[in-house]
Amino acid sequence: TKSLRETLQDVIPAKQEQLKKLKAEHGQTVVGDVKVENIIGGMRGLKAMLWEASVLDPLEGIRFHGLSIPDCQKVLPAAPGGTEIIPESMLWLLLTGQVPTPEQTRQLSQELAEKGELPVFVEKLIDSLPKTLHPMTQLGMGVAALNHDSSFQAAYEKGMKKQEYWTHTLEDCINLIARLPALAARIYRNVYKPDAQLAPIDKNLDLVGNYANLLGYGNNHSLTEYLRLYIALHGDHEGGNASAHTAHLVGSTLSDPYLSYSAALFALAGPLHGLANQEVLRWQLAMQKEIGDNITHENIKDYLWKTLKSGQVVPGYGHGVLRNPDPRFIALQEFCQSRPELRESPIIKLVNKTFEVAPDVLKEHGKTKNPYPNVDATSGCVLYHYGLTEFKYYTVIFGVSRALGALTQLVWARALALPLERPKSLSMDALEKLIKNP
Ligand code: CMX
Repeated sequence: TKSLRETLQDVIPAKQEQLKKLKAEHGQTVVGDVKVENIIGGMRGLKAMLWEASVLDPLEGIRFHGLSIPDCQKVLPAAPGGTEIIPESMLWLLLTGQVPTPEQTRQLSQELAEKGELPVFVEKLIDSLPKTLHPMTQLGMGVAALNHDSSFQAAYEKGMKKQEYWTHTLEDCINLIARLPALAARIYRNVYKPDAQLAPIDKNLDLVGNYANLLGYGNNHSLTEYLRLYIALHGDHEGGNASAHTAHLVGSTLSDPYLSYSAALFALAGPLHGLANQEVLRWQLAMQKEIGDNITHENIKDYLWKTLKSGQVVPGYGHGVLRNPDPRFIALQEFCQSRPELRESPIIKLVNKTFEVAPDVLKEHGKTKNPYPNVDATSGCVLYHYGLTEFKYYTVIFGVSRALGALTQLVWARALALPLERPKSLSMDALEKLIKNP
């Protein structure tokens, strides 16, 4: 059985060769136009960055090295005693492009558990923060502080060769992923359950098994399975989204993975991105309060219009790239349908009923290019059902997850020696000049 590092060592030369060929044979080939609307429209639709692990099709949704979400659900190993994909098997796929065996997945789980303890100074740092500081701010700070032990930074100072960049980057990435559950759970404990005792890391458990334990939900098998699926599915969503792109940009300066991912977390903390799952729940609960038990299509429609007319977006709907219901939303909905307690949950029922009405309302409203739900439309509501009701914490769980894809790309960026990212910007005057005289 090959280890993760051996597997990567095997696959990297072919990728390096592929890049070399692309550069040599097609460096000057034109693959698209840059329109003024791309420049002033947040670079939407501009094909302008390399991202190895996943590609997002507007209609089909995400594919990880060519595998769709249903494909992944068929082939990626679950935890012992579980049925859902676990983040370790997704991480293996993202990093190597290969489906790991259950044994390889267990090996990775074991390595992550062995590296899962936080340094004492990080524990103290997190413990010193006010409970009122948003959990995402705390997570970003904790991740940045972990760079104290960066293997990449230490080796860089000693003058390592470029060919060694990726191995030290991988070392940091694995260490960071391993420590995220302890960090994220400590934040949860400090903010919401100050009297609770944090469980020790169990060396025989997978990453999310430990995370659920640390959060105090280890005996809720359904919630643990949900978290496994949630964290695996949120792991990567190609490179252009704000958090992934931030990690890539910062990493391109050869900042280490801790600093790069810390920056990414602060992008994830925005309400148009990761914070949406917190916003969805707040919004659905407000809807529930207003319409009470009388959950009819008509009442939901009225509430949707009220939201839109007050100038707010409908959280959990729309997407920068997708033009269909998000397959991650569908996968989480299927999880809900597979569990009787979720089928009967009032909040999940409300999410489902909202889904039956919202696309038509958004189409009639006529602004959004995608009137369908994204993954955030349902993700937080399941956590809420299982008693994890502190919704300011939800984006932290997303933050534990997105590390899989963002850090994978850092390994590939170093293995492929991708350069510093430096797009050209223009002022409006300069743009007008260019339009007149292209
Ligand atoms: N409700 C109301 N209006 C919406 C809307 C929604 N859910 N989604 C988009 N629109 C509006 C936009 O605000 C924009 O209006 P203006 O022209 O007045 O600025 C217009 O429709 C066109 O937007 P778009 O091109 O369809 O969407 P964008 O690529 O600009 O934005 C997104 C994408 C996700 C930020 C947007 O759909 C949104 O705000 N959705 C709600 C928040 C949300 O669910 N975010 C989570 C996204 C997933 C993630 O990243 O985690």
